Amino acid sequence: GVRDYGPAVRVNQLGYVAGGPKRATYVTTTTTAQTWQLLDGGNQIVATGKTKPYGPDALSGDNVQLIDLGTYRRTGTGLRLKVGDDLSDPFDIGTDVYAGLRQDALEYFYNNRSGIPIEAQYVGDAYARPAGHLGVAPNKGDTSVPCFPATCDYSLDVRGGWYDAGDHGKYVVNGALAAWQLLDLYERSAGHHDRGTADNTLRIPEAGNGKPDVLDEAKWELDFLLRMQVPAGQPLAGMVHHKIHDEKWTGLPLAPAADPQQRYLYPPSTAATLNLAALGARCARVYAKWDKAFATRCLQSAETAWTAARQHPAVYAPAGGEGGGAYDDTKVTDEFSWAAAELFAATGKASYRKAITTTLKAADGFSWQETGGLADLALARVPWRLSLLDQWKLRQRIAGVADTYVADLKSQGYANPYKPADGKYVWGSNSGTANNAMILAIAADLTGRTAYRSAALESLDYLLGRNAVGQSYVTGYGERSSHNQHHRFWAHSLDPALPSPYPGSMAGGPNSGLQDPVAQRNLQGCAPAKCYIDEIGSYSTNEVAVNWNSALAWLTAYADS
Ligand code: 9MR
Repeated sequence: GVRDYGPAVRVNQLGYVAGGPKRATYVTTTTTAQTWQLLDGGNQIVATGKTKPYGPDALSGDNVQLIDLGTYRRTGTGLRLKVGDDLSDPFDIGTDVYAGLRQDALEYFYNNRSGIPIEAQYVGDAYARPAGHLGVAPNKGDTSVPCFPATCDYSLDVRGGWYDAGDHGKYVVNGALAAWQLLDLYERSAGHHDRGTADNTLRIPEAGNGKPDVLDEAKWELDFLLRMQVPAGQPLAGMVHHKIHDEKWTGLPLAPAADPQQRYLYPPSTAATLNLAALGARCARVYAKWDKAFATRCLQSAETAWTAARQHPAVYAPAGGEGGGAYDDTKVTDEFSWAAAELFAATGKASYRKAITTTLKAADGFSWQETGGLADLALARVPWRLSLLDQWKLRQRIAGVADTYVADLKSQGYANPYKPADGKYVWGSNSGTANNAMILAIAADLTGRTAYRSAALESLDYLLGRNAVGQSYVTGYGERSSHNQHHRFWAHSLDPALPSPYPGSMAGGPNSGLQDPVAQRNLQGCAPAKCYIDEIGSYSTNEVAVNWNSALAWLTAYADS
């Protein structure tokens, strides 16, 4: 049927930061400038101006015009933009627009913890559930998980961590990236005296323990990742198992505690090992102030992992397989370089510095698979380890990438720092937007340039409704927000007794690949930016994932600060 993309005037449905950019996109067949009006909550006109014709937007196929509220800085709620008879969804302009989302985006992680009951006192009755995968029937995992048959002959206690996404697997490469992003969020907050470093900011069991909540949350994943390391005395000791998941994909809906399947440890990979090396090194630096013993343990595991990866530099996780994501990757020079940079940042050792071989590249950005750029983001946190010249070069590199993203964003009808060169959106494209925005924000911090800061903020407009489907991709934030994401417990659309996704959960977003049956049935012929459907079965466009919400958490913390 005909898809409903909502109002023709597309805005950030949550709102705009009073001191930030405020633009909207108008979908129209008109090609001449029109008059726009800004209406307040009482329908009074508070500002007016002219639209700017843009033309056809390549990735959406929409003919659009642009609206810029420019210098309008007054705060308000329930505002709307009007062009002719077209009225936008309501939005706010404020100074604390992102305060709530910032918190919810981080509480996503507690809600997806494995091995601990999710308690009503923190999340409310609807989201409470018993602990998953503690070896209590019908669960078979994760307290003693055997290796996949014929791959090794031991079992490990790999309880805890976060479930990857809508499934019950736990995968090292993207779990480590997600935890890394939370640790980087913490460091960014610490450098800006922002409340992201505070205790009692999240509704989690550790709140009130005197330590930053964001570090408590990241430690839940770190403890799990450390358990995935092959113990001394076993073949491939020091390497890290790539993943642990069910023998076959479980069906939907299914609460974690009700999963009856056998779970297995899948063989170690060089990529997973280097992810632990990188994250463990970052952990050592970040937790040194809060938990010395833990920081020391992190560094030991990281250095052990590094040594093991050097001994086994080409052990690749296979593509395909049953019951879980593959997270396959046969190029690990980037993982080596990222790990080396984090280990150099933590220890200052020249040998690690020499092993850094990659820099940030606009075309790559970063993702669970492409980690080369993270070497530069690691160095950006330890300027004192670099000469003034090297600091300057690093700033130039990151600023150069940011320039590309600003240009990409400005050249599109729906401002987005993610603009794939091949004109195709990938699985998890929204994380491409958020990760590129994080790079913009870091560039803004390093250079003080407003253009980078504005572009980072404007990226959130795309995620929150100023896009080709007129939809906020974040549950509970915006008039039309995604709420049927692919998830085995947040499966309200399949079982009314179950909740919808927790507020602040970001959908993967448009994916040109149409890699699931629901997308294939509904989205044939879609323009890249429209290959999205808010149905629970569309895992390739509408799943949630830890490494996507970590990007949202980083970015909204930045916007809030
Ligand atoms: O985020 C992953 C994406 O980059 C891959 O293209 C895709 C297919 O391999 O897998 C995505 O990760 C999924 C994982 O394989 C299984 N759990 C859910 C993840 C998010 O959809």
